[in-house]
Amino acid sequence: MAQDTTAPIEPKNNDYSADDIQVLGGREAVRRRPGMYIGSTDQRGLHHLVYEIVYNSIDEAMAGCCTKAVVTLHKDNSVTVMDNGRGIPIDIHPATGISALETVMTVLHAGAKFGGKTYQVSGGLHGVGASVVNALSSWLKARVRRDGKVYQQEYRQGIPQREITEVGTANDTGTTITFLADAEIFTETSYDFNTIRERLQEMAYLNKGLEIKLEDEANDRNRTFYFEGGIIGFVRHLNRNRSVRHHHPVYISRQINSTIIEAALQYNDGFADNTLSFANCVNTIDGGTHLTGFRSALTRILNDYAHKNGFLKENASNLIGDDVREGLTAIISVKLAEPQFEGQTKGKLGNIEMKSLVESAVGEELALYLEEHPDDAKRIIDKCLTAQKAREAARKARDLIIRKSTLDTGTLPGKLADCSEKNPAHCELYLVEGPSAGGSAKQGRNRRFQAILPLRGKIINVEKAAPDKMLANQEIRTIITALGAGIDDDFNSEKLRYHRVILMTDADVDGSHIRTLLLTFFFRHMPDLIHNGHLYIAQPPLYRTKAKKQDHWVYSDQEQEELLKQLAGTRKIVVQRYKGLGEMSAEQLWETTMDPATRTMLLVTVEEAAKADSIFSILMGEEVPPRKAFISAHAKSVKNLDI
Ligand code: 0RA
Repeated sequence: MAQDTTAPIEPKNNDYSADDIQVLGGREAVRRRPGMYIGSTDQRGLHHLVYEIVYNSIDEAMAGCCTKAVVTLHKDNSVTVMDNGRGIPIDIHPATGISALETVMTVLHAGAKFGGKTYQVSGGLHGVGASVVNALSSWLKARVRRDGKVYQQEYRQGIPQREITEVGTANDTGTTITFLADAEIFTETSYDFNTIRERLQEMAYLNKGLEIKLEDEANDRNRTFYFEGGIIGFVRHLNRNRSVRHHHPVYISRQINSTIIEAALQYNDGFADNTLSFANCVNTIDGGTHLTGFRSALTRILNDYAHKNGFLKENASNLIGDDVREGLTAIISVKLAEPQFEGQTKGKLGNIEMKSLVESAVGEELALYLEEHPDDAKRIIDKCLTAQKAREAARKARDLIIRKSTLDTGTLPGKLADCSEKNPAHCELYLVEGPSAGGSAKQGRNRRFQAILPLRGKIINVEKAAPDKMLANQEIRTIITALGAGIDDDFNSEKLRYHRVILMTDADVDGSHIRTLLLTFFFRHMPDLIHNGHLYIAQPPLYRTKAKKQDHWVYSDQEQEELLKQLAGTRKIVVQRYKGLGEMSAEQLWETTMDPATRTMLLVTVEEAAKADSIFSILMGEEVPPRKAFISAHAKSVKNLDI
């Protein structure tokens, strides 16, 4: 293979005139409104550039023409994506005089048809992103290895600097694209290794047999992902910290014309549904037709099997969706020619035909699997029946709470110091750990719009407890009643009594333990509270540093280090470290942590359900060894976490 350098391109005598630039369909549009094409111009958008190019290599892999992609993050923040695909064609269209390569690199939404030929990228999924990346790069260099030669074209801000030139000989085929994101466009131009690593790992799981390598030259580290079993490995990976019900994940794969459907599933002993859905390697966080088809097949087939084999008596009530999804880890991945992504965040697959395609593929193959693996089938059905029983018990417990609670009697929990404001949009609820801190918070608050709920006993670990046990826990019941919006499927954001729910815990071991427990509870049982941006974490100060008759409130160790540097030479410095909220007076608590004018709070988001879920189950689940491993690996960032 020809040697590749990443040095910036010298300005060349431009063979391109302004007229030629007319054909640069979309360059200006992309530069004017980058967010429309890559979502944003922060680091997230920056990462998108890399993914867009990798998608092209994945298309090649799906066409059976590429086995390897290498992503290299260079020291100067340029990035190279190299693959061993067919190489972007370089032949020139006689009418336009423009090569296929240049078309791919400069024309927005250039499909697979150009240069008078139709390049059938079978199952081609994306393949539109290269021109967007090019338009948003201060320079980009495309090298193609094809027909024994290496061809190259260079661009600046998407504009070709000259014709394609032959620069060497090659003994394989493929494409190498190196680009530097344009600092005029992006607010951040350096990449986060771990974010890219996770996404590439996901892509490798979703494309079995494709090797994806990530190299970080600045820090001299690299990772290679290759999964022969594809999403089977993905499911094993998600279940790695859980005890599983059956050893081998169920795997379903079917191709209908150019549409590919794959699913893998494995039950564990937990209670959560951990199903991830993808369309063309994009995580459809809001599901869609493929997920609906998958779920309906699962419920139908497990009911059929349970009835046919005497697990469910004739007049017993059917398993419902929640019963068959408890402790389920599953991936449903579809690849289709023209995906329609819907919803505000485009996180939902809309192609209507996918529902029945997935439903019959999963239905038929799952039925077959159960017939052929009666031991696994029994373990799975047992799990569903247990879930059904627990659900019925939980329903009874819940009815009891609801009957006893404010919804019926109008009484709020006695411990709640409510606010006077009635419009939930203006109301805040502080969940405060410990009675003494609760006292300061009650005194320090603005009682017009701030309510305080002190939490006393330990919150139950909802990951370990069955749903009926969880609902029997006093602290949990108090929280549910105070919020007034119900729980699980009954949760209704519109009934929420406070639009800001703020966790305020000590900066010590117990405090972070309680915070993790509360986060787990909300994540599992009121996910909409998080999705709709209602959940926050208060940020009390770590230190008060007195110098030159001035108080400095300091919120992190790093900040403290900097302050002490600044104060070097000052004679009298008194540093007080706050371990508990109770150590602050009511006024101090207000000033540092609760006053909307001066406080900082963290908004809790569930960016990647899979990631959060895995941390939750590592931290809160049954299996001890992975928890230990996680804690030692993250000892610094979670040093306060007692688990
Ligand atoms: C158009 C047509 C063909 C391949 C590609 C584009 C292609 C694009 C990229 C971008 C990065 N790597 C890539 N690899 C291939 C089909 C070529 C043929 O039929 O020979």
